[in-house]
Amino acid sequence: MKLDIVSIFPEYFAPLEISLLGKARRAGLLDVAVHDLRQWAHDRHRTVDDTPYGGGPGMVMKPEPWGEALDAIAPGPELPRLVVPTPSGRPFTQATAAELAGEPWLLFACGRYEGIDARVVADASTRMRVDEVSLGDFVLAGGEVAVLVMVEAIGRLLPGVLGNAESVADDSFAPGSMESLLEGPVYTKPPVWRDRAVPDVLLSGHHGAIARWRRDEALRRTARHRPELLARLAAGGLDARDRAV
Ligand code: 6GU
Repeated sequence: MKLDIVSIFPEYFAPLEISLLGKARRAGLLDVAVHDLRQWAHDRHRTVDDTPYGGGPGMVMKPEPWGEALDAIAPGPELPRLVVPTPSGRPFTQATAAELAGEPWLLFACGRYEGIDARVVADASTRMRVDEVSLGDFVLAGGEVAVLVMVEAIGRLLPGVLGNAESVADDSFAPGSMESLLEGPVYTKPPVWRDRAVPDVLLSGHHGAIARWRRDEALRRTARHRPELLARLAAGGLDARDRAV
């Protein structure tokens, strides 16, 4: 997968060199290019923002540098899917991550200040798929950290990136039986630590009982932390034994 990221703070993306994604890049599974938006700003001060029409606080990112950036990075005929992080976007979920992980090329446009002049998305939409996405109901100072989050969520789903292919199936929100469920607690050695024992069932070797226990714990945790998710599940995803929990 090819990823282009445009930002006025390219240094934000240094973490993409380390850990899982750094390894994926070195293995050739992920081709990441980070671009400084200011290379497409041509005045003496490389200005990328201006005051908002209609008044109000803050600054808006000017359309011209963004237009040039997108034209230079994606001249066609092949075009990426453009992802624009913004608190006013549609929610980014595990399903969004899985969908984007199936694309050959993503271009992330990081806005700062009060956002990017709306004509940039309108213009890009005439030739490429554009997704304005939000990580949740809170406001970040810019799209950079949101892009790091999304790239990690997408990158770990790419074939060959995770060591153990099974590890994504049991994730919270994974499509299938974990959809709308939070993953329950996990344990490792020692069997007793500070007088707290690992639940017996996990040491029993009974795979059926362990699977049932894990699902019960996932249901309990979901009821406690995200009751609205359980309500969604109750509309079809619960079996008779789930309902007994
Ligand atoms: Cl995707 N961007 C910004 N700037 N703030 C956010 C967000 C994204 N998601 C939640 N808050």
